[in-house]
Amino acid sequence: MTNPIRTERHDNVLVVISDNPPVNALGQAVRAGLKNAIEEALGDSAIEAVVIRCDGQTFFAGADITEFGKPPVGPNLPETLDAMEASDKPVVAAIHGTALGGGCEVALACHYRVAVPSAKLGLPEVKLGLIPGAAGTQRMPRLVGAEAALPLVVGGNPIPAKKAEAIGLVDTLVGEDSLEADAIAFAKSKIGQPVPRASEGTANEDGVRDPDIFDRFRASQARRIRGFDAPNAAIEAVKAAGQLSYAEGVKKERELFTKLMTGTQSAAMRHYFFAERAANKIDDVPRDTPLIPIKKVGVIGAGTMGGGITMNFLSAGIPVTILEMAQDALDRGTSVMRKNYENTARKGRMSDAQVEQAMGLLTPTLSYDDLADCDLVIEAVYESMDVKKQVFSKLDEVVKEGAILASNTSYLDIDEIATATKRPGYVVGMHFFSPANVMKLLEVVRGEKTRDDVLATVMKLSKKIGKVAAVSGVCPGFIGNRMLSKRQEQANELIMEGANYWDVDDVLLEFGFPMGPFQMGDLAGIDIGWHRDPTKVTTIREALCAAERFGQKNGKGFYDYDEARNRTPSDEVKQIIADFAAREGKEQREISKDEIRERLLYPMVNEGAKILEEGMAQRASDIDVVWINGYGWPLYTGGPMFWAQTIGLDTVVAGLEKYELPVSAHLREKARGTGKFD
Ligand code: 3H9
Repeated sequence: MTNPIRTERHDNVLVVISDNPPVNALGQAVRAGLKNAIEEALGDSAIEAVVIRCDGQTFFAGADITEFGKPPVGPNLPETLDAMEASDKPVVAAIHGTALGGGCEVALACHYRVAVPSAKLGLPEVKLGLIPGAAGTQRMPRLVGAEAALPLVVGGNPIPAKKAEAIGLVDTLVGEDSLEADAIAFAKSKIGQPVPRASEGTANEDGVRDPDIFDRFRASQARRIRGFDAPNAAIEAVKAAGQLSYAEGVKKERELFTKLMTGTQSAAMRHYFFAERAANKIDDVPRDTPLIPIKKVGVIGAGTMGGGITMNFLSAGIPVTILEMAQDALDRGTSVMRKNYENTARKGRMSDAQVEQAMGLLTPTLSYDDLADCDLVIEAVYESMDVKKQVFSKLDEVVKEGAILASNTSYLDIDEIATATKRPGYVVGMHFFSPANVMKLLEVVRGEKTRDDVLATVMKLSKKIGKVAAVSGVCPGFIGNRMLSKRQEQANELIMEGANYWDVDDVLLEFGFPMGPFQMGDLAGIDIGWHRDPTKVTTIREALCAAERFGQKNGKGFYDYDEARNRTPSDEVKQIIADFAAREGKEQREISKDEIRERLLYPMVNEGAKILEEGMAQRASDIDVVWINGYGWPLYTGGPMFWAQTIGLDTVVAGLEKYELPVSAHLREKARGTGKFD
C-alpha cells in the first residue's frame, strides 16, 4: 500500500498532505504518516512551521469506521494528536470539505485552524453511538466554551466554517481556491510566537460559572435523545472538561468512549451507517449506468401526499408542474405548500427569499398537456388500480419519450400499473412516507421491466432531495407496509385476547418507537373508511365509531384526551373491546408486556426473512433502513433484522414457536446456521 501521507517543503514550512480517498479517513497508515511527518518537522531546523491539509473532496472526515471493533494497530489517534499539539513550531490545519470526528480532533490538536468558507466542522460521533475519543470532548470546550461545545459534541451536527469562526473554532477564513497558499502565509505569520494549545485553553470556565447549562441543554434535547446512551455520555464528558484537569478529563473521555464502543447501541448505529450507504446501491445495476437528466418534475395530485412530494423537489431547486382535476383543489394544495414553507421561515430555518425561490419553481396546472416536457412524473392519486391505470395511460400519451413515470402507491402492483403504458421499462414505484416533505424514507419499487437507467436515476435523485432510498421488489405492501401488517395483526389479536391496548402502545414506546398503533389510530382518525352505520359492527374500530369515539379529533378514541392532547386509557373502551371479544367467542386473559413485545416484533422479523427469501429486498440491512427511516424503529437497535441478530435468531424462532406463530424456512435456516441474515 502506498503511503497516504506525503510532505512538501515551501521555504521554512512543511506542508503535510493526506491522500486517502474517498474521505481521508484516519486509518492506521494515515496516523502513522502524520506522526512521522511531525517528527520530520521537529527534527529539521530548517522547518519553522507546519501546515496539514488533504487532497480530494475533504479534510479528514473522521476515524476509519471500518477499523472499529478490530484489534488496534498503533499509533493510535490520541497519541498522534498529542505529538502534534506538543510541537513548539506552529501547526496549522488547512480545512476544506468536512472536518468531522477524528478529523475535527486533528484540527483541534493543531495550534491554528484556517478554513475555506464552504468547509464544515463537527463531531458527529454521537450518530455512531459514540463520543469523540481523541480528546475532542476536552479540547473543544477549552477552546470555544462549554456552551458552544455542547451542541457540537452532543448534537453531532456539523457547522459551517463561518459559524466555526464566530465561536472561535476556526481562526480565519481563507480563499476558496487558495487554501494551501493562504495557510502557508498564515503559518509563516505565526513563526516565533508562543503556540496556543487547545488543551490549555480556559473557555470551558463558562460551564463552571454557570453549571446549569448542562441540565438546561439536556432538557432542551430530551425528545431527540430519548433512549440513546451517547448524548448523555457526551454531556458528562463536556461537563468533566470544566471539573477535571485536562489529563483527568481525557481519562474520563476514554472511559466513556470505551464503554460506548463495546456496547450494543454503537454496534447498531455503525451497522446503520454502512446500511444506509449500501441501500443506495443496486447489486445488478452497474455503477456507471448513464443517468437520465431530471430537470423538470411533474406531480399528479395536490393533496397532502402530492404537496409533500412536490416540496422535496422545490427545496432542491428542481421545477415542478403540479396537476389537479379542479381549480379549488389546486389552489388549496398550493397554499398549503406556501404555508408550510412560511412556517419553516418563521422558525428561522429558511429565509423569506428562499420561500419565494421555492414557490417560484412551482407551476400549478389543470391540464395533462403541461406535463409533456417533464423528465419525471410522479402520481399521488387515490389508491385504486383502475384510477392509477387511467392516469398512467394518459401519461403515456402526453409525456415525452424517455421520461420516467412513477407511482407513489403504497401497496399496489407496479407491474400491473405498467401494463397501462407502452413503456413499462420507464415505470417505477416511488413510495414516499407522510409527511412526504419530512420523512426520510423513499421506497423505490422495482418493477419486472424497470430499466437500469431508471433505477440508477431515481436512486441518485433520492440523495439530491435528501431522502434515504431502499429498493423493494413488487409484493403487496412492499417491504415496510408488508411487515407493518404483521405487527398490526398481532396488535389487534392481542387486545382481543385481553391485553390492555395501552400496554401494547407502551411496549412499543418503551422499545423506542415514537408512537404505538392505537395512539396512531387516534391521531389519524378511527373513522377513516368507516361505513357510517353504527348498527353494523364487525371490528373493534367499528365498535368505537359506533360509540362516537373517532380519535383525537373529537377528544376520544382508544384514549380520552384532555385539551393538551394528553391521553388517558379509557375504561369504556376496555369494556367495548371485552364485549366485542365475547361476542366473537374470544376468551380474554391477562397478557404480560414481554408476551406483547415478542408477539408484536418477532412476526415482523419473520416477514422480513420471507421478504429476503423471495428476493424482495436485496439485503437484510435494506429492511433495517426502511424501518428506521419510515416507521420510527429505534436507530440504536439497528433496525428489525439487526436487532433480531443481536437478541439471537434462535430466540426469535423459539418465541414464534411458543406462540404458535408461523416460522419461515429462511429464518429457521439462518437461526440454525450463522445466526446472521447476510
Ligand atoms: C471518529 O472519528 C471517532 C474518533 O473521535 C475517535 C478516534 C479514537 N470511515 O457518505 P458517503 C465511506 S468516528 C470509513 O457516501 P458523501 C462510506 O462508507 C467517525 N469509511 O459520501 C462510503 O463508502 P462506499 C466520525 C467512511 O460525500 C464512502 O466513504 N466521522 C467514513 O455523501 C463515501 O461516503 C463521521 O461519522 C469513515 N469515517 O459524504 C463521518 N466516512 O462508497 C462519516 C465515509 O463504499 N462520514 N466513509 O459506500 C460522513 O458523514 C460522510 O461520509 C461525508 C461524505 C460527509 C464525509
